[in-house]
Amino acid sequence: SKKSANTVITSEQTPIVQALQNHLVFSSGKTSDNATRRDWYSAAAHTVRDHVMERWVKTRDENRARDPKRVFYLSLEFLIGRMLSNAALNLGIDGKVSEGLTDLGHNLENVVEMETDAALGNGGLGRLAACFLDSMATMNIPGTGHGIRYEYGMFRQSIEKGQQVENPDNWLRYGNIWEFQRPEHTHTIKFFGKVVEVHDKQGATKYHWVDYESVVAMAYDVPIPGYNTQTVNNLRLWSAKATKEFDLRQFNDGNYEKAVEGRNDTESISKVLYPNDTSASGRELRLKQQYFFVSAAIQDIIHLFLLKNSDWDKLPDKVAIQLNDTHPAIAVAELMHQLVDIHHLEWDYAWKLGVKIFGYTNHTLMPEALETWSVELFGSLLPRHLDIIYKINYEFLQMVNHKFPGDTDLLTRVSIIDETHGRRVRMAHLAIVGSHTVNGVAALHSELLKTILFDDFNRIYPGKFINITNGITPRRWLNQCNPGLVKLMTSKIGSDFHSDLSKLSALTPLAENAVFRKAFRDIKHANKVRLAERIEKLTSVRLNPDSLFDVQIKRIHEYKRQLLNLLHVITLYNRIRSGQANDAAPRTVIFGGKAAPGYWMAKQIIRLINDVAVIVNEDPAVGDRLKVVFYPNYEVSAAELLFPGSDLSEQISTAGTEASGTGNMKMALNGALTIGTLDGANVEIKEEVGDENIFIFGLTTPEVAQKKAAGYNPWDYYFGNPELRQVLDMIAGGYFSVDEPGRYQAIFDTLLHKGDHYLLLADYASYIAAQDAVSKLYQDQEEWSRRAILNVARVGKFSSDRTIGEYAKNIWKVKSTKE
Ligand code: DL6
Repeated sequence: SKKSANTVITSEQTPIVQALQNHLVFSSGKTSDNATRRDWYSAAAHTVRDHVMERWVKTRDENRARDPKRVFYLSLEFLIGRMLSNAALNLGIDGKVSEGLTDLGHNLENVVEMETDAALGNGGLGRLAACFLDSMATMNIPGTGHGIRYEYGMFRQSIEKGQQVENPDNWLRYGNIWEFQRPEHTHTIKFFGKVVEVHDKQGATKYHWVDYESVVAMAYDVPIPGYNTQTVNNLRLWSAKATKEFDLRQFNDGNYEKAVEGRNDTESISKVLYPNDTSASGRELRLKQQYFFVSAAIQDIIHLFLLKNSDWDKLPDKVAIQLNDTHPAIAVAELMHQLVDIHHLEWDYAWKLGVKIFGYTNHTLMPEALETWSVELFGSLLPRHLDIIYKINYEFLQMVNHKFPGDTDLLTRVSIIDETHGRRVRMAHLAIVGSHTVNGVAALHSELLKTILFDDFNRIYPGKFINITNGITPRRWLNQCNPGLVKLMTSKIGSDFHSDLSKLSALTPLAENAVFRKAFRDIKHANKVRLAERIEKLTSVRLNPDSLFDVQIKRIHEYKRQLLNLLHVITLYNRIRSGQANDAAPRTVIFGGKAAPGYWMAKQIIRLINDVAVIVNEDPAVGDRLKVVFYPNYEVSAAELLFPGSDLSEQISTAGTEASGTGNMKMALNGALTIGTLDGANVEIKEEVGDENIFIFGLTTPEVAQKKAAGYNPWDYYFGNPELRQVLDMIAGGYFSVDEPGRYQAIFDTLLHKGDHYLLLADYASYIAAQDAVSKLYQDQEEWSRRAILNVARVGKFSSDRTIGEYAKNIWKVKSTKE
């Protein structure tokens, strides 16, 4: 009898060892005698992928049949990291794969190392998007990510002579087992040209975009398996392909470069990720990237909708689109373009649909990160969209004028077109006007959005602004990266916390149990040993795992104040040398993070950290009591080692500058105590873990504002604090840069002569006092462990499952497909 094409031998029926061996032969053409580590990685990844595929197909078929409301998460960044361990864990086959590899004489941990991180993001915003995908799949929410398949992701950082050097991230060099090219899913994306008005037979005006250039967007799909569920969602990444092959005439004339020129130009759209996280670049290519993936996504979403529906009224019942920051905000205009120009809906009707569909998440209060585009550039690249935005703005301003008659200043402030700095399109304003809900990412941040950054809009649209505090996926950031701790906790409180992180609260009484504390400490110690080994390999600096591992890992930015941390390091160094730190705990200070390539000051900070490290680490008077290291090329896979190996979590941004932070959550969940300001989600971490289990220091947000208003003078602190003065003089005087004494004069000048914008000097004394308290507590290992355990027990709130539950209920109005 003939088998139906849909009959497959399921991968569950094939023992893992067999599957690994099969893949070695059938996917790599190797046998165990000539297989490399990469071949074994490939065999393992294919084996796990087989299990993913069946569920992926099933999820897609079920969704096609049921046609539920779906979420589309539009993000210019998805910082996914490695996929093999995560997929194996989520499918519940990690143990079997590990055993299978061991049986074949290999080791999962080694094999996993062969996978290159998918670094399609800069930092917090992109990693959050990846955590959200994991949680949507885990919670059976039909959610699709749309982004760009960058050929080169976040640059790889090396440190040469103490300085950051950027190298291209050719992450696709060895292929990518986790992606599937979908040539059948392509859309044409138009740029440039002009708009002509056409009057149809009924006398209605239509707008035609003509003389445009076009690029093809081709989909690459990446499966996103949920944890402990059959659901596998989709991440659809768009790649630019030239619409025409090369120019054969030029080629035949021997002009090869000219022949492929056009092709290269168009394909450059998805070539490389912009490595700036907090500054808008204003480049044409960046706007092209944004429109490219947004247009592909919107066309795709409409296509999918029309497969099952013909009544446009239903669009908001079937589609929710989340704008991850303003990067995809052009979607508001693109949806209008598609609905009005292509599908011929009435403008007012289309607008009402759009506002019901879009939600916008703001991720930053930094003014330099708020995107604006010059009207000139915008109009040249997207002429029709500029007209659409003008019309949206006209109607919006009419409404505002009606509500607040005569307030012309208000109109100027909220207009989507900024007329005060040349004419510019304000993308945040477009996103707010075009969305039904706007959310911040931590309670404090959302409050500041309402009261400071978008206070006018909050008056215009009462109720539109809400808070949804960020979260992190416990799969990657606990189960996967800290198996020792998970095993211990599971043996004591069961496995409920694996699917509901709030159940970690059952650990609370165990904080009082000396045997448990010892076991908890042993695991932390083992994680520190593992981390120390890696650091020694990378930097040749040998660390003492019994010292306090004091860790600050995040993008390098002045507002995050790595420099303040360094001021403490130098203070400690001076105290050790002058015999005033004999009672201080031995400490290892670990920094990691990338600086935007054009951000000179951030690169100077990296260099200073490395210069300080050389002096401190080589000083025999210091010995093992203080070590400083810079972990090169901080990325997701490095973070998976660093978080579990940290004792102290540095979250020390100036109050009112960090929207949320998510590293703070990962640290606490892995048993580090936080030293931090009342900024971002630190405020809520403090509420959860209790005042006595966190080291809070520094000015609060209102105090920062007051101090600045009263005329902050950093010199007062310089002259008022001899230790601080000594540290600053050493930096400026070339103590750490003997070969070039003036190297760090600019750092001194920024702090003293240019006003110390981020108030490092104002917070210095209180930071040092908090660090002294840390040092004292660390020497009481029982009490330190007790508090660390309480941190783990009390941070269940920060699971991204909770976060996604709130988005689903309060913004998207979508349900789990399993409800
Ligand atoms: O919401 C995720 C993450 C926050 O945790 C960080 O506090 C915030 O700095 C980051 N924002 C960005 C800025 N991007 N833009 N625009 O990465 O978002």
